[in-house]
Amino acid sequence: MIAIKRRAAELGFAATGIARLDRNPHADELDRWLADGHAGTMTYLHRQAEKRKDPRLVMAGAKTAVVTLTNYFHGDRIPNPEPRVPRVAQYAWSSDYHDVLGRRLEQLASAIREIVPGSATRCYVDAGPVPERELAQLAGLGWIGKNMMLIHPDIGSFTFIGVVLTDAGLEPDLPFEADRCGTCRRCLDACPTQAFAGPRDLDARACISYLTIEHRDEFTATEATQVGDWLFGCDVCQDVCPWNVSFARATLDPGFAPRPDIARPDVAQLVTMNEQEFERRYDGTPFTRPGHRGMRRNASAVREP
Ligand code: B12
Ligand code: SF4
Ligand code: SF4
Repeated sequence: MIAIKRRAAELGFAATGIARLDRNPHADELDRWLADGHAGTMTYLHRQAEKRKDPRLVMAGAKTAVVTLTNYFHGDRIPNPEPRVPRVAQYAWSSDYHDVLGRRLEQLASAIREIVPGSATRCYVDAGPVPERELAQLAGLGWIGKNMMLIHPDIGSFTFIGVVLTDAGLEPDLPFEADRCGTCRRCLDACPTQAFAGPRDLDARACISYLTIEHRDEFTATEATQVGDWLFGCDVCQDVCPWNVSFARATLDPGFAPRPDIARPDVAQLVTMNEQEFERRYDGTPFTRPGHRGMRRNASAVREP
């Protein structure tokens, strides 16, 4: 399977591993997390649960997952050092990663189909019912930290996970069994909203990333205070992680070149911008997920804490 990994490296993936598909060994954790209400209004996670618990159900005949990591770190741990300057999480500083990675994964998938003639493939990045962090751990790419992030021992956690499912029976890598968090709990203590109910148990309802990206309603007064300086997403539980402090290196990947209009947008303009103007400026960027209404809500909360 060296040929597949070589092709993945040529396509710009920072690390690639192979996992055999089986029932998710942490299916009970997912059930408990959902039953505790920690998914908030992300009802799609309830609907997708059976597939996440057994990824063989995602694609008929699927046997293997080829799992990739892509580094998106931009080398700036505190992008806006001045107080009260709105911040955008680093994963969103460039054009939509779903598009860039989707294209690269399709190229990797076609290499798999050439290497294993007659095989079928299907690509996923973020948007499908695939337990991506679990598969990355099973493919030997790292461990799941107390902040729930997949941490690669040489790269850290500022990575996107992309997956190609295939019915080809590829030789799997060994899972990454070690838990290298040890006694550390910096992420849990640093979270500005204390959103962690415990290690590897994030109550999304209190997470700034959920509030600013996934939450559809207007903010309550408490939520508006909780988001603090974050206009879109949040990096705190990754910024403080010693594995990122030591190993995260800025990417030079042109596909993820930072765009100032997204990394540091004009918040006053966002509050007053009409929908047509929003679409003209931000089409094809991560801001389309909360959309015009959501970004205006976020911008208002950041401006008037
Ligand atoms: C829903 C979602 C969110 C929600 C909920 C987050 C959460 N912690 O679950 C919200 C909106 C809050 C969110 C935020 C973020 N997200 Co998000 N999100 C997802 C999504 C779509 C599903 C995740 C999910 O199923 N959550 C439910 C939990 C219960 O499942 P899980 O995370 O897979 O956790 C499993 C393991 O923890 C395991 N487990 C439990 N205990 C143990 C113990 C051991 C030893 C092991 C091995 C496993 C294990 O059991 C769980 C259930 O199977 C994935 C994409 C995908 N399709 O998987 C991206 C994804 C997880 N997000 C991602 C990113 C980048 C982020 C943010 C960093 C964005 C930002 N900067 O604002 C934050 C980080 C917040 C955080 N600390 O988790 C990346 C993570 C990449 C990585 N290196 O880990 C993903 C994989 C998208 C991608 N393709 O790159 N996200
Ligand atoms: S992303 Fe921010 S708010 Fe969410 S758990 Fe991490 S530190 Fe807390
Ligand atoms: S900050 Fe510490 S506990 Fe949290 S994920 Fe990193 S190593 Fe693990």
